[in-house]
Amino acid sequence: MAKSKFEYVRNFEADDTCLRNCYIVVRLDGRNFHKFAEQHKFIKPNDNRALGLLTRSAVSVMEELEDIVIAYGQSDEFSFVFKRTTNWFKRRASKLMTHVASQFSSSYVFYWKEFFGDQPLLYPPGFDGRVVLYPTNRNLRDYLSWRQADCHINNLYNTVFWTLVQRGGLTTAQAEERLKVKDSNTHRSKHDETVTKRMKLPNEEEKDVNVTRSRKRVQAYHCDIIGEQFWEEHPGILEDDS
Ligand code: DGT
Ligand code: MG
Ligand code: MG
Ligand code: MG
Ligand code: MG
Repeated sequence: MAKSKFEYVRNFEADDTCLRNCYIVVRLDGRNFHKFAEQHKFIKPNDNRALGLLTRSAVSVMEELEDIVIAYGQSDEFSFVFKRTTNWFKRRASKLMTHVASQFSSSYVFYWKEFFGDQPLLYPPGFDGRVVLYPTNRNLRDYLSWRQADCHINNLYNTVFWTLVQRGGLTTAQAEERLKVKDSNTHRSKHDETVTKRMKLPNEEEKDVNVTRSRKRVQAYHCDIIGEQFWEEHPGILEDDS
């Protein structure tokens, strides 16, 4: 194949291959959702329609893209974890991140009406993305725990804050003042969401046509992922560290 004299410009592309053996996490976050939530009349503190749409969009990402073993979402964000041995797009960070972000964004718009009904979508929402690599199972679990703890803390704060305003008759400024320095992370949140795609089990190879379908099945869970139980019940998500 003849090469044109322009071909050399390819060499200006940066190499962004993700380090081998690491879990690749892509986290998306809604752009300026403070305003977006306000303008679309999201219920305070937690809007189930918004959470449902966020989850539906994450399911679409997991169904359409390869090698995502678990995703965790809350508020206006979602983290997608690619299995550590993935070779999808040769582990190029920009490819993985942009595919996740665009599939998620288009799904968010595509499924909007299913969740928001008569509330029109007033302008096109956007999501930023970042890629983080985690080399060990412990690091990955701590990452997911960090996001869920963040959810618990914010949720507790928001719930108390809006209760003071909506039921306690305080102004938002008064409620903010009242809640200064107090915080806690002991409460379980309703405002979190986990989507899991189970990896194939060792003996699944033997099974019939259903195998493909069951591997593809994406399930949503609302549950704690900080403790041991979830991970004991889903041993296929993490690969061995060795
Ligand atoms: P950013 O991410 O820097 O572009 O700016 P924001 O405004 O998206 O900030 P972020 O991501 O830290 O905060 C998420 C915002 O989304 C936060 O202001 C509250 C809003 N939000 C998320 N879920 C809900 C919900 O269920 N109900 C309501 N009312 N607001 C929500
Ligand atoms: Mg932000
Ligand atoms: Mg945001
Ligand atoms: Mg956010
Ligand atoms: Mg192309």
